[in-house]
Amino acid sequence: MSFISIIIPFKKGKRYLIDCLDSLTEQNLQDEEIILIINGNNEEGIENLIHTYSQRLNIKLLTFEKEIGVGKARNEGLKIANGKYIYLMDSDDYLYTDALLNLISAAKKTDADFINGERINTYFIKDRFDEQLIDATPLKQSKLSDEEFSLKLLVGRQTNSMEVLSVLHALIKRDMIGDTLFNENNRYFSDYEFIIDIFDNVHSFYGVEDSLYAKRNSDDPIKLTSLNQEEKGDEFLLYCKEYENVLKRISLKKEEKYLLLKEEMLDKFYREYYQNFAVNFARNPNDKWRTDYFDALYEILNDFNENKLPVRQKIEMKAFKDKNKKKLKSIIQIRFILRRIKEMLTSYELFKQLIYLNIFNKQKINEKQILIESFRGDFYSDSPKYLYQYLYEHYPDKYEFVWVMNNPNIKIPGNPKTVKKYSLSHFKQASKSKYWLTNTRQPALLSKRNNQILISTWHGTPLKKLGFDMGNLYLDDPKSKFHYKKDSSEWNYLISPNRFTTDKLRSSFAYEGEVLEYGYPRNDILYNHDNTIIEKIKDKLNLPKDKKIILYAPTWRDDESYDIGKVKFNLKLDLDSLKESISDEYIILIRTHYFISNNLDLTTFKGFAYDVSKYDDISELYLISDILITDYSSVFFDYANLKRPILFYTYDLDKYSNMLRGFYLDIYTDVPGPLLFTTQEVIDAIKNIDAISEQYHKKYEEFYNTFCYIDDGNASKRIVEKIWENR
Ligand code: C2G
Repeated sequence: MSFISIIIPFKKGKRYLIDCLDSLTEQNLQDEEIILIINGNNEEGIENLIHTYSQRLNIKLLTFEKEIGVGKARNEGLKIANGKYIYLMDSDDYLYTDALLNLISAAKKTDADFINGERINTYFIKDRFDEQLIDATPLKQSKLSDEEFSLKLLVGRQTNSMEVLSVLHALIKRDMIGDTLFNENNRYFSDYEFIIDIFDNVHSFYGVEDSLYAKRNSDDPIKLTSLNQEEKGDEFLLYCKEYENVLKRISLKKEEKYLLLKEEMLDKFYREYYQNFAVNFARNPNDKWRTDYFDALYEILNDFNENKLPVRQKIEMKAFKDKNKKKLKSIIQIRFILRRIKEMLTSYELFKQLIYLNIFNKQKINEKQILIESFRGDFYSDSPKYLYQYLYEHYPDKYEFVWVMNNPNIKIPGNPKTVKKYSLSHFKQASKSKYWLTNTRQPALLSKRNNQILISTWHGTPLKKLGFDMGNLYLDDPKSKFHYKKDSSEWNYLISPNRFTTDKLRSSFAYEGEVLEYGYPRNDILYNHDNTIIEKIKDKLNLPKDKKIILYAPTWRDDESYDIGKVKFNLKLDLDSLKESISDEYIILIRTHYFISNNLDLTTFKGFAYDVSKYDDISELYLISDILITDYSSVFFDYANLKRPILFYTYDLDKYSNMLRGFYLDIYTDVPGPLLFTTQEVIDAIKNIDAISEQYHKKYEEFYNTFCYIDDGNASKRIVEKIWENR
């Protein structure tokens, strides 16, 4: 007989299951049994995966070809579980260091009937959980008794409000459960019933402080919805009804454990009111929040003791309990206004945003004005630059141009107006301009007015997965997928260089609007240039004319970001060896991605290595270089227009493709150059560049025909004629 039986139903999400089983492996369990119930899953490779884990974990497999529901799946597990304690886990969740081990030690020490730890909601993959803990401080027992602490953990402070009374992350003595089963007809709240059904039997509780269970919200609410993210119809009513049922059942009981539980549940429900319900009550256009939902909530919170609240909250709750809806609405409004004022006093940008929304956005739109931004205001570059050039050369009097720049003193040909990013005049011009032309996602503080026209050129054919297509989330902002949708819903036109990009951007941004698959304006210069342009660029950069040029332009890595939008660069090419082997013939230009904020120190490589990261336009750098070295950046799709050799320095390929984003193409077979993993391999490739070009000739042609077939130097013309000519 095992000490514990771990029951895990698995329906979908192989990549989540891996995190779950990895975290169990790390607990160093003795021979504890894991009952894994395959619940109608048909993802590829599951059998192999389980086979691999079976070498380290004692897995008992129950397989159901067709989905049987979570309740039933757990029941099937319960029927064969033979441990002294039962432990229920979801296959998309994972355990933090020693979480289960600490529960087991507590069980051995106390022999309590019910031993639990804390559940914390997260959007993050396992490797990022540490960082999340900085914001979500785990609960401390403080002066609470074992029973009080355990019940506090049971109701949960840092989990989704619908996950009150979760059975997850608790060791429950088998004897307490007896023949009790989960209600197989209740899809969302079967945990509530189960806990209350066994509650009478449980006489000793023990809560463990340092035992954390990551309750994962799916980072892909569209394709991998977790149960708590499913649309449940009239969700709020359903939720209140279940809650009320439980409260009714426990209200009849007089034992201390029930009184404590009731108080915890009411507290949690009050928090739900304060954080979510109130805003809907005051502002949601759906009247149900002020009628049916209000009544349902009233039934529950009527029992809540508001005297323990701070004064302002107490007054608000009093109005709620008196059903004085008019008064309640104004108290809530005042609460939000005060909060907003506080935010604005601490952030000048939010203050400006308020003026933008309430004053500037009331002004008349200038039908001739085009607001332009490239790479978040850092550069005068990319497709916005080339569209702008075409427009001002062909229609100098018909349109007025405003460039958004972080450095507004920069000289731009044609002398357009420039505004500093997020200055008051930026907000003003943004609300006045008929057109917005941009190549990245929109600035977070702006929202397009209905009659403005937004043209997104985006900034590259994607190799790396984006937005909704992205696998494990490793970003700063767990809500990023919702932001993708918000952004794309504002686009009127999306510019695309090829069919592949059209398809990927449609799916990654869930975009259904108009796509102009007309080629990339930024690549026009790759077809329209002569030697004088090339000489001029070299002069501008002070480069020697007697050497060939290698451009090294890698992308950024999600796990090297240390703050929102700031990423540090680690140069993984050994410049000493490169210099020693190729500097007779070549110089190297190093171009970091625009997210990179640290400077390179190349002083010891003077005359050989040049930092061109601040140079505005990478298209001009393509023009002057003889070889491109990159990794997973979209730069090679553009560079291929020149039909010059490309090398891929992919020193961290495994990590990038598995743990970070993953790719849209098979990088091993689809790219037009060799994958290289060490500096020595890069050197050898450079020395044999002619042979490599020969070797990749056919693949290069295929690649060109798939991705560069539209670009011909006239993309800007086609786009301008379509959008602006006949206006
Ligand atoms: N870029 C650059 N220098 C680099 C890398 C990129 O100037 N060292 C510019 C290029 O114009 C490139 C664009 O930034 O096409 C986008 O860079 P990516 O490395 O592809 O990365 P990202 O910004 O994450 O863009 O769909 C496009 C990409 O998949 C996403």
